[in-house]
Amino acid sequence: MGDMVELTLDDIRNLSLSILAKSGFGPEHAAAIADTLTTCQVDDCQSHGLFRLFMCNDTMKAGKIDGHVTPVVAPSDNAIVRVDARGGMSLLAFREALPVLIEKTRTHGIAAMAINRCFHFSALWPEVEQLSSEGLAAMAMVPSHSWVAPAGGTRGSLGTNPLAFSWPRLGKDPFTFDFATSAFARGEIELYRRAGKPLPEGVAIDKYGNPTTDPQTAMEGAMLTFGSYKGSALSIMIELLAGPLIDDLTSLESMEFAEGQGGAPYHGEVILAFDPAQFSGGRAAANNERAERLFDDIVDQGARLPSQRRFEARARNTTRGYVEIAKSLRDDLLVLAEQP
Ligand code: NDP
Ligand code: PYC
Repeated sequence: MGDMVELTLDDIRNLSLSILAKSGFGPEHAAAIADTLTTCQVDDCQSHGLFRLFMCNDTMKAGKIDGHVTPVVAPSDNAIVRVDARGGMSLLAFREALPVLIEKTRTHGIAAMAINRCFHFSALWPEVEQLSSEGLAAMAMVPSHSWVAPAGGTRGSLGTNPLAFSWPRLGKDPFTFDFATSAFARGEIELYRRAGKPLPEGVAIDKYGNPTTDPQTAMEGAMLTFGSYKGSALSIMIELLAGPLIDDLTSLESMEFAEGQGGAPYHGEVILAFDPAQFSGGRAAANNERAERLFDDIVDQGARLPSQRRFEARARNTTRGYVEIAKSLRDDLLVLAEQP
C-alpha cells in the first residue's frame, strides 16, 4: 500500500462540501452527497467514498445534470413511491422519498420506491441499511453504463448493475451485502489503474474480445459479469426491474444519453422494502431467532458474513475519529478543491 494520510470525519465532510460547491452542486444536493461519501469512507468503502468526488465533478462538467433541482415525490394511494429526481443526483430524491417508503411498507407489508430521471454514482448499502435500521428488510438495484459484456458476448450491453440487500438483526449490525454483478465494479478498475496494478484474470476483455488484465485496456474493451451466465442473468434482471419496469433507461440507453461526455450514468433505481412484522404472521420474534441460528451456523464454521469487514472498519474509524486514505487521493482532491 502507498503512503496513507489521516482525515477526521469533519475533514471528509468539509472537503466533500467544498468540492461539491465548487463543482456547482447546490447546498441540499451537496449535503446529501457529502453525507453518503462520509458514511462510505467511515466504512473504508474506497471505490465509492471520497474517490467518487471526481465522478460528481465530471458529471457536472458534462453539462447535463441539474445541481439545484428539487425532487418531486408523487402522491399515491398504493404501495409504490415514485420520486422524480428531475435530472439531479439520486441521493436527494432517495432522502426525500425514504419516510414515505417506510410508512407505506408498515402499512402494506411490502412497498417499493422507484427513483426516475436521476444521475447515479453511489454505493447502495447506505440506502438499504437506512431501511434495516428501521426493522425492515430491503433490496436495491440500479443499472449504470453498458460497460459489461453478457456471458458469451464480446461487447458491453449491460451495466455494472449492483444489487444490495439488508436484513435487520436485533441489537446487531444487519446482514447486508452489496455488490456489482460485474466481476469488478468500474470504480475498482479505476482504482487499479490509478495504482498501476494489473487486474486479476477473468475481469475484462479487450475490444477484440481477448482476456486482459490491463485496467486501461479493460476500460476500453468490456468488463465481464461475475459467475458467468448466472451473474449475466441477474444483471439483465436489474436492467429490466430498474429500467423498463419503472419507465426508465437501460444501461445501453444511459450510455447513449451520455454522448461520450463521461460522468455518472443517468437512469432509474428501484428499492424494495419488506416488513417482517407483517410477513411473519405475528411470529416475527421466533422467525428472527431462526434467522440468527442460520447466521450462527455460517459463522461457527469459520465463514464470514458479508459486510463484517465494513462494520469492523466503521467501529475502528468511529472510535479513533479518523480514516486513512491514500495520500495521492487526498492530494488530487485538494487540487479539485482549488479549481476556479
Ligand atoms: P465487493 O466485491 O467489494 O464486495 C461485495 C460484498 O461482498 C460486500 O458486502 C463485502 O463485504 C462482501 N464480501 C467480500 N468478500 C467477502 C467474503 N470473503 N465473504 C463474505 N462476504 C464478502 O463489491 P463491488 O466491488 O462489486 O461493489 C462495491 C460497491 O460499488 C457497492 O457498494 C456497489 O453498490 C457499488 N457500485 C455502484 C454502482 C452504481 O452504479 N451506483 C455500480 C457498481 C457498483 P465487506 O464490505 O465487509 O468486504
Ligand atoms: O463502480 O461500476 C461502478 C459504478 C458505476 C457507477 C457508479 N459506480
